[in-house]
Amino acid sequence: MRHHRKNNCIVTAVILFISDLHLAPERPATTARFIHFLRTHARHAQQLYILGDLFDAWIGDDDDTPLQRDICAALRDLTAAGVDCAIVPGNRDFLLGRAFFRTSGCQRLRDLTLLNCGGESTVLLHGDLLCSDDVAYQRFRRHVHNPLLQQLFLWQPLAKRRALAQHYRQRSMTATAEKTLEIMDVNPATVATTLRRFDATQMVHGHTHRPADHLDNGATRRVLAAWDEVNGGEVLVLEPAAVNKWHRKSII
Ligand code: LP5
Ligand code: MN
Repeated sequence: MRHHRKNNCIVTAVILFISDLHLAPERPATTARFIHFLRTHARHAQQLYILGDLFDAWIGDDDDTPLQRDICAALRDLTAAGVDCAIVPGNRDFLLGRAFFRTSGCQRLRDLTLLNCGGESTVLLHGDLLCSDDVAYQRFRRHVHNPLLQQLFLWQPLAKRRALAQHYRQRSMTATAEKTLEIMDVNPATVATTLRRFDATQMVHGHTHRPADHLDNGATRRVLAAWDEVNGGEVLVLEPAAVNKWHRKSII
């Protein structure tokens, strides 16, 4: 898959964006919906971008559960059929590793990627980096993104890793219950700085679970929806040749 730093190539292909599926064994309907989506809707696209938190928690590629195997196989079928699939790590699945990407045929993107979307310079990211008012989270993020700490974590037996991840989740749930919605939303200045850094006019991200298209100072920020076990999910479609270039489609 090619990512362009300059507006030198107009992408005309259909591109799909999804994020925040939070796949987990206790949410089988979402897994089934996603696998069906990969076998049907996604097959007609040229590129699929998964902007983080595909999995509710990823503690290592060696955690060989039926869910991981099924998802990996479904992604492999999609990429083998010729659809490019790229994944941005989220705050739950940043440990997705080489074995996962090799097996699934997906490409791992950096935390921030510039993509030419039908002529518009677009920054793709999970979205957690934009929540700069959430100082406690940003500190936690720096901590768990330390490569040495990640390696130490991955060297632990699976049972220990599972317990540690559970501990992090518990601490996170207590912490988020005490935070305001404003603190957990994006910081407008951070959004502006990020766009300026890439000389972009648009961004697509997830993480906040607050789907909307924001227009600020001539720049568009498209926020993806989280997938819900009962109500289903949503895909953001870019179809450069269509009248309605950008649209959202429900996955039920
Ligand atoms: O995802 P969500 O919406 O629940 O909350 C996020 C932020 N929380 C997180 C933590 C994740 O949920 C934990 C996932 C673990 C799975 C991966 C495996 C771990 C690998 C470790 C490799 C070294 O991302 C939350 C934000 C919220 O989004 C909104 O943006 O607010 O942030 C927090 O809640 C962080 C807390 O504020 C501070 C951190 C508390 C935990 C500290 C534990 C340190 C002690 C370690 C002891 C072993
Ligand atoms: Mn997230």
